[in-house]
Amino acid sequence: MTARLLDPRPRRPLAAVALGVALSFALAACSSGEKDAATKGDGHPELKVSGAYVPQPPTKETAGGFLTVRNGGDKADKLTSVSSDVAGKVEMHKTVEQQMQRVKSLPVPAHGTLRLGRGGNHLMLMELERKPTKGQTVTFVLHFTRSGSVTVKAPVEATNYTPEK
Ligand SMILES: [Cu+2]
Repeated sequence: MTARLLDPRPRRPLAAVALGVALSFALAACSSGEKDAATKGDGHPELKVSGAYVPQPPTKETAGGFLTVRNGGDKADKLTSVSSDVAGKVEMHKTVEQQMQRVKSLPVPAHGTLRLGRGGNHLMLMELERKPTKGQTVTFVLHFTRSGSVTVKAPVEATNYTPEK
């Protein structure tokens, strides 16, 4: 009799602990998407960055940065600033008639793509702390209006490297 009474008791706290653990996991999983949720409204952007690279620059004056941002979501986003571990300053440039122009932001349309590539929009790394050389990795932190910060590791490729399309 006493055994039956005692038996279920230790199980309750155990179950409660297990539930607590499950809950905290769920909360942890949620918090990473918090920035999206806070701004979502009807929909939200779902950004995916790929194909990032930095061609080894001829001098340590400036370097270019290229990557692609795909937005699988149904809300547009905007790249508003970029920082890097190797550059004191990273500008966003567009190319108009072979002239580079600084822009304040670059749009990432809903269900669209922002492509940064040679001869077009690109990141311009300035005030370089060291010259990026092939085989190294450059880290970028991309800041978006809605999606917050996205960290990207970009390999340094040969000066004339062009990704296959
Ligand atoms: Cu430029």
